[in-house]
Amino acid sequence: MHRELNIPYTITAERLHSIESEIKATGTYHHTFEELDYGAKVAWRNSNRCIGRLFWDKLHVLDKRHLTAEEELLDAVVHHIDYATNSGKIRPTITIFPQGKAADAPFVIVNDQLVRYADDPIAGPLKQQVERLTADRSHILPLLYRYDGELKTFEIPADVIMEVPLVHPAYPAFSKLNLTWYAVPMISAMDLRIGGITYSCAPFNGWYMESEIASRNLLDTYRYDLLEQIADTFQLDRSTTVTYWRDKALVELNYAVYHSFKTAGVSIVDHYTASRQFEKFEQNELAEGRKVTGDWTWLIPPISPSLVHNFHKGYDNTYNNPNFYYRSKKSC
Ligand code: HEM
Ligand code: NRG
Repeated sequence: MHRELNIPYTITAERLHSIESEIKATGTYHHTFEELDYGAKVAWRNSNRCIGRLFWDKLHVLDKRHLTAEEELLDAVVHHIDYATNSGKIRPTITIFPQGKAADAPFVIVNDQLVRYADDPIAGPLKQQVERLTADRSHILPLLYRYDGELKTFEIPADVIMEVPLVHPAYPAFSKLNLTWYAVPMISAMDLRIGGITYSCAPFNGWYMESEIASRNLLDTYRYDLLEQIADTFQLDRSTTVTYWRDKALVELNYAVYHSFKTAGVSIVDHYTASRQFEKFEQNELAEGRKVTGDWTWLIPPISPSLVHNFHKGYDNTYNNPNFYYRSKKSC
C-alpha cells in the first residue's frame, strides 16, 4: 500500500514498528482506516474470478469494526443493503465487522448471500438450518448469524430488499411466469484477508451481470431449471435439439433479464460491456506495472463466451493477497 500510494519510507518504517509492538503486546494488530480501505479495494482487484474489477478503487468501505452490540450489528447489515441498493443505482460496497477468523469473530453471518430465496435449491442446507430455529416462512430467507456463541435468525425488513419483475418487451406471455430476481448480489460468507488479518464478517456487493441470473440461476438444472417452461413462452419448437430451442430461449432470457433491470432503474451489466470493462482493467494494470491474475473458467461468461476477448487468452490463476476466500464449512 505504501509503495502504491508513494508514502515516504520513514512513515512506513514507523508504522511497521508500531504493528510489531502491538503484535508483541496483544498477539494481533489492527488496521488503520486507510489500510482497511485500501486493503479491501486491493482484495477486489485480486479477485481472480471477478470480471467486474475495473471499478476496484471505487469500492465504498463501511468500517463497522467498533460495533459490539447485537442490535447495532444487525442495523449495520440492514444499512449495508439499503446503502448499496441506493434505490437501484447500486453502489459497490463492503461492510467490515470486527476482525477474527470465523471460529473467533464475535459476529458471523452464515448465509452465503444476504438475500436468498427460500425456494432456490442452492439455499437448501441454509433453509434447513433456519427452520430448526424459526417457524418463519417468508420467501426471502432470514439472516442466520452467530453472536456471542449462539446461532440466531433475523428477518431482514422487506422494505430494504429491492426486487425486479422479469418481463420480455417482445413476448407478453413471458410475464405470466411471474419471475422476479433480487436487485443486489451481496456475498456474505467469504473471508477477507488483509495483511495477515482475517475478517470473517465482511459482506460485499457490486451489481449483477445479466448472465448470472439468466444463464445460471434460472436455468441450471440444479437451480430453478426453467429452460423448457421459458422456451414454451417463446413458442419454440422443442421436438428436436436441432431447432436450437435451448440456445434461443437462453438468449431471449438474457435479453429479458437485462431489459427488466434497466426498465426498473436497477444497475446491471451485459456480458459484452463487462468483458470490455475487464479488458480496460487489464490495460490499466499493465500500465501500472502490475500483472493481472485471473481464473479463466470463471471469467468467461456463460453465454456466447467465444464472442468476448477473455475466451481467447489465458490467465495466471495465482492468488495474491489481500483477497477473498471461502470460509471452511466447519467454522460456524
Ligand atoms: C465473482 C461480476 C463487483 C468480488 C464475480 C462473478 C461475476 C462478477 C460475473 C462470477 C460469479 C459467478 O459466476 O457466480 C461483478 C460485477 C461487479 C462485481 C459486474 C460490479 C461492480 C464485485 C465486488 C467485489 C467482487 C465489489 C468485492 C469487493 C468477487 C469475488 C468473486 C466474484 C470474490 C468470486 C466469488 C466466488 O468465488 O464465489 N463477480 N463483480 N465483485 N466477484 Fe465480482
Ligand atoms: N453468481 C451469483 C453472484 C456471485 C457474484 N456476482 C457479482 N458479485 N456480481 C448470483 O447470485 O447469481 N458482485 O459483488 O457484484
